[in-house]
Parts: sequence; structure tokens; C-alpha cells
Amino acid sequence: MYRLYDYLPSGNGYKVRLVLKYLSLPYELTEIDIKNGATRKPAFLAINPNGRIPVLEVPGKGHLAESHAIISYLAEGTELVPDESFERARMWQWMCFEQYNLEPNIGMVRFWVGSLGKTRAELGEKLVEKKKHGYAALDVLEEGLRDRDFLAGGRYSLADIAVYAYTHVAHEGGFDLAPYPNIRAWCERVCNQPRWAPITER
Ligand SMILES: N[C@@H](CCC(=O)N[C@@H](CS)C(=O)NCC(=O)O)C(=O)O
Repeated sequence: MYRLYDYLPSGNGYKVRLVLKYLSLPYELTEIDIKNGATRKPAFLAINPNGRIPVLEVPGKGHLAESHAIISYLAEGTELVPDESFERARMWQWMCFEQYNLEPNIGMVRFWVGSLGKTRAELGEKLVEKKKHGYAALDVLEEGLRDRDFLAGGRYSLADIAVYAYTHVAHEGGFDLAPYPNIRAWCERVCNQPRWAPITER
């Protein structure tokens, strides 16, 4: 059986859990306390030298890190990956956008503020910069969802799962989604998908 090394509030880990659940793939979960440096201990570095969750242990194969590598491994050949090559590339366009523009800003602010309890005064200019770039990413997503129910291939795909993971909890980092009606409607559609579960569910 698959084993997932994860931290329940993590959006990156959540992407993997959403895919495992959607595809009804059985798995066991090992919680890693990232707030207390467990990812940087020798035992964890032996399975991911990059010192980060999520990591998927695949029986007979080994350990796989990076949320998007893991979800594309799990979902290959399923309805979560568009068959048509241009739409498959469109899915990847959004998944690259998530890793470069969305997660490092919205996910990071949520971690600082929501998980580590840092204040605006402690974070100072760093917070201002991250908020600016986070809102710029939300603007791009809002436009990308204009006249579209899902991000790629006209149906629910890995792109929606990957981008949704940190977007739907953006408010936990102080981002206001009120001015983004397309994003809010899309979040509703995602959470109505089969076997959807909340972010902290194992
Ligand atoms: N690009 C990676 C990012 C992984 C990542 O940043 N993981 C964070 C939690 S969301 C982590 O393990 N942080 C602990 C640490 O840096 O020690 C992915 O998509 O999986």
C-alpha cells in the first residue's frame, strides 16, 4: 500500500490526499511535524534529501517527492489528466503557475501567519511583497476562470486540484477572496467533486 508522509494543514500534501481519495487508492499516512524540524532530521532526509513533505512511498519502487510529480504519477492514464495533448499542456501550465506564482506567495503567507503565528509587525516588508505577488496570482486565476468551469480540458483535472489546494484557504493568510467571484464559484465546484475532503482530513 502507498504510504504518504505529510503534514495535515499542508496544501502540497492535500493535493496528494485529494488525488488518492478521488481515485479511491488506499494509503497509510505518517504525520511529520514540520513546525518542529522533523523534515530536517536524518531519518526524513534519507527519504527526501530536500527535507520537505509530501513524500509518497511507492511499494517496490521507492520514495517520490514534489506534490506535482506525485499527483501526476498517481493520476497517469485517468480522467484527471486530459487525453488531448494541448489540454494536457494547459493542465501543466496551471500546475507550473501554482508552484511559481501562487504557492510561494499565498501558501507561504498562510504558513507564516496561520501556522507559525507571525504578526504583521514581525514580517514587515516581506509580508507586503508576498501579499502583492499573491494578489497578482489571484488576478491571473480569476481571469483564467472567466467563462470556464475548470482550468483545463473542460473538466476537473489535476490542474484544479493543484491550484485549489492553497487558493481555497488563502483567507487563512489574510487574502480576501470577496473580489474574485470566478474563483469563489470554482472553489464551490471543486468541493462538490466526488470524494472531496477538507484540507486537514487524513
Ligand atoms: N515544491 C514542493 C514544496 C514542498 C514544501 O514546501 N513542503 C513544505 C510544507 S508545505 C515543507 O515540508 N516544509 C518543511 C521544511 O521546509 O522543513 C511540493 O510541491 O511538494
